[in-house]
Amino acid sequence: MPPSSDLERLARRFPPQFTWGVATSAYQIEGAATEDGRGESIWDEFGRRPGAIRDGSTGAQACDHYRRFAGDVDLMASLGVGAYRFSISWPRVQPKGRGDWNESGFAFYERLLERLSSLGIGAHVTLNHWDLPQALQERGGWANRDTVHRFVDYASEVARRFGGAVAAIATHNEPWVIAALGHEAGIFAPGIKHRATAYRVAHHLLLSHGLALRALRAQGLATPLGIVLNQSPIHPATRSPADMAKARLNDGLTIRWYMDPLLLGTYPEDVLEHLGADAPPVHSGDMEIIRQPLDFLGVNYYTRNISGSGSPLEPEHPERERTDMGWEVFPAGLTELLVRLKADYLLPPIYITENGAAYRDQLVEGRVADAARIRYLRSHIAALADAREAGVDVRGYFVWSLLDNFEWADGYSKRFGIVYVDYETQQRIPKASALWYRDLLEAARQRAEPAARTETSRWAGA
Ligand code: IFM
Repeated sequence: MPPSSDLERLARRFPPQFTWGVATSAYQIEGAATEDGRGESIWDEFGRRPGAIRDGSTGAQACDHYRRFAGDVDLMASLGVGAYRFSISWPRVQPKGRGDWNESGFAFYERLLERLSSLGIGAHVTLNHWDLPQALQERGGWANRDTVHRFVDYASEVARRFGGAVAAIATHNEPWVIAALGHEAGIFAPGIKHRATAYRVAHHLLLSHGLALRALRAQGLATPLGIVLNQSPIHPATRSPADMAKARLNDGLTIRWYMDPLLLGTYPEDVLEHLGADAPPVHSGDMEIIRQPLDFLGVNYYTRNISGSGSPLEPEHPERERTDMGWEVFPAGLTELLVRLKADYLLPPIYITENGAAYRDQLVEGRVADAARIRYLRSHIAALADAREAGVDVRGYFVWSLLDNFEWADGYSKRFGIVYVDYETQQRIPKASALWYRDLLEAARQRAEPAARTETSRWAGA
């Protein structure tokens, strides 16, 4: 099917070398939780706690990607995807988080990388997408400063083996989620509810990021290195001084607490003051280590955040379109966020490392007509083009997610994939959004290689 002029117009707003990808993470798709010597992760342990996961499920089987990776990579290729963002499971390659490496675990990623490379798909690797080895948690996890050094050892080993074969390495995915949801709200693994611990964890994540970047560069690695942050613009619910102050503080807690140390080498004063005795202990030299030059910054964008005295879900605004997560569909927030980051910081190149939406998809006669997801993706990609045209250096975009998968505390109840997964049979069924994305990528590719305009046979179903 030739791309529609709407897709051509959208594709034309991006340069030919722009990276178009899809994203996943290890615990959410791999399954094979006890196979080939994999160690236990904090999410295996958390999933056994009664009531921790909404549908009582775990990632033990997930999408069985550990066995089905070859077909999944072929599926990506059939969509014309140029890059795949995935994470390495630390407990799969180092079961105890220290000491022995698990060769079978590394062999899995080697096979995955070979398949990606054979199909010309760039590998964008994340080292920590939340699945810390449980053995390290038993020694205090990210709250223990020693875990910082264990992470640097792990990062160095991955870089030594695979560094030359991957397009980019990110240290952590969404440190705010690990700290705030895992250690303050306690709704994600490891399920701790203690604010001072949460901020100590956040500091150690940032420190381990900085030390890992230093170590990898000292190894002579030339691969682009960065970190991935989840960010939403924070809007006050009303113009009242109380709501405005709350919004500013939430901006500090979620955005500036991470951006300032990484790019300015300081923690924001207002947040330190707010935390008081719960602020983390910072050793001399820590801030300098954290502020390593970044080759890229990954931004995960889903929605905006409204701060005020009312409920964060704003029941008083039922007219606002929301996804199945209850998150408002607010594409303009992506432009606003990126333009603001550029105004406030000297930014490295940006990749949108996650953007997408969960909807209550229905498989009807072998098809999933997810028109709402297509609208979501289209409007956010257009908002991204607006940010680029306003001068923000964004180099790539990854849809979250390739596959429906284990959505953490929501289990399998939320479907984020552009490909539907029938968890009974593990059959993959590309949704209408996957075919739309394929057509967009085809339009982008034809823009890059006008001579190949008629060669549509490469693309599945074209
Ligand atoms: O599924 C998660 C992902 O692991 C991290 N970012 C947000 C996604 C949707 O909640």
